[in-house]
Amino acid sequence: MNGISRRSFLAVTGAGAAAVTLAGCNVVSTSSVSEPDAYDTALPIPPLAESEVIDGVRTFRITAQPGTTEFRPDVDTPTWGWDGAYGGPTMRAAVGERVAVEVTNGLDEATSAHWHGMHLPPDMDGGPHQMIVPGDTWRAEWLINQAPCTLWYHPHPHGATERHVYRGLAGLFYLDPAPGSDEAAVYGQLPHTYGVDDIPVVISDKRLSDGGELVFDDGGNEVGLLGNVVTVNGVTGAVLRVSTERVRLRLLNASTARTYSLGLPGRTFQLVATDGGLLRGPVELEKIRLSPGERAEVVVAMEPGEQVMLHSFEPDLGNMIVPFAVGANDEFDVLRIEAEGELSSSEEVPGELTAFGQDPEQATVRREFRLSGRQINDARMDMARIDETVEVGTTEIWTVINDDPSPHNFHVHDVQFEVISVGGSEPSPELRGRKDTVYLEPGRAVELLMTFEDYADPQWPYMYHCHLLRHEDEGLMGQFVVVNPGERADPSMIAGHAHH
Ligand SMILES: [Cu+2]
Repeated sequence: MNGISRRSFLAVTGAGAAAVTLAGCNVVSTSSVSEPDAYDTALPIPPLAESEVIDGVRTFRITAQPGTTEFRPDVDTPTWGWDGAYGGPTMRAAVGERVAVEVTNGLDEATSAHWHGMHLPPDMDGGPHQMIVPGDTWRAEWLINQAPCTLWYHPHPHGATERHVYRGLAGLFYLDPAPGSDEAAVYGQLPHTYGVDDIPVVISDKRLSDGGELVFDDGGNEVGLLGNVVTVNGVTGAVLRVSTERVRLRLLNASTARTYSLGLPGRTFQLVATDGGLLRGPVELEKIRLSPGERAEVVVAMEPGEQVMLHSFEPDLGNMIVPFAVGANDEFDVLRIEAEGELSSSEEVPGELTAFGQDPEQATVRREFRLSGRQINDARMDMARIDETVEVGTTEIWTVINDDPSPHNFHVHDVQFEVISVGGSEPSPELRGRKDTVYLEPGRAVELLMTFEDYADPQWPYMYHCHLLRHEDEGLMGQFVVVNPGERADPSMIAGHAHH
């Protein structure tokens, strides 16, 4: 096994020196996050995206564009957003609907729009092979054919994803239950009024210069860029005022590198859904770890007039050589939640939420993926190479191993998987739902169970990669195609594409 690379070692010690210096002038903690003086900026709620149904297709139009954002009051920071200066409107569509999104690039460089967690044909995925040049519009169309859940969309340009997401291109995509379905009944019992008791919470850290510019150079930290401020829906120091007894927070870690451990000090919450949909039943937790790209839906109970803080505890990232250099010693408040003096009543969270489950006995193919440095199975991402070929209709178990002494995670396009083991043991309750992104502790293996149901296409690949975006940009990514039985991968299209 390879040990820590010289490059990583230098990066870690460099960041370590900075943290030690910081600790010298702050005896309270070694946290590298500076908190705002007050949490009194009303939490902005991203608008719902407008759409029109054209020939039976719910059609959205969004434009990537530059602008400026006040992460701190009265300080303009240049940012990018969809249909605005930062972030993007929340798209909503129901299971069973056909949707289209027409994405226009109003930036001065090529970008893409990837629908993270969506099950859809590979040429609609918005990955690095579906680039949109400045001024162009790209249209993706597909059928919503998966469980209701909280997804998100962000650019996926190979080598530049970190920069594009960090500048602000990240929006939510809610999949609502089909009318009349069992899940629709459950959604009816959970808080479900957008912006009132069903709250989007997009968390992203930034490194801001004194003048308010986004800093892109972090001094070479091994995990990528760790910010010195934490934003929620594009602001620091946010307060959410609630008027109901229960509130559902749809948490998205849209950060490029930072992993959070989110909770409400002194109380528990109910986890009801993870990346790919509802859990079988609610899980009572004190905190939940979210690595970049992961989502969690939690229900918080409030008493009239009380205030609580959504807090990020020191995240348990596993065995680290230099924990403070990768954010493992960072602890800070994220969002203040303030209940009004009178609260309207909310239903209790149902004890049973949904049923699902793939059978590991049905798995006929096993694959192994070893992440080390910027390589998966000793290979760096090559846009013109298809790494894995999957036959449509198969259930597979992927064993994913972090061979490094520092954090990675793993995201698979096209599917929602189930985590069947972590380090050889049963996964903890919060990992027993449907997932598309999973944290990888150093030195540990996770086993992921997934089924490739449809969308055979030998030419256009899906991606799998580390969602620490600098790692992805630097090559910690691979490509797979789903083919019909007996068919072979055909890299001619992407080979021509990659070289043109
Ligand atoms: Cu990584």
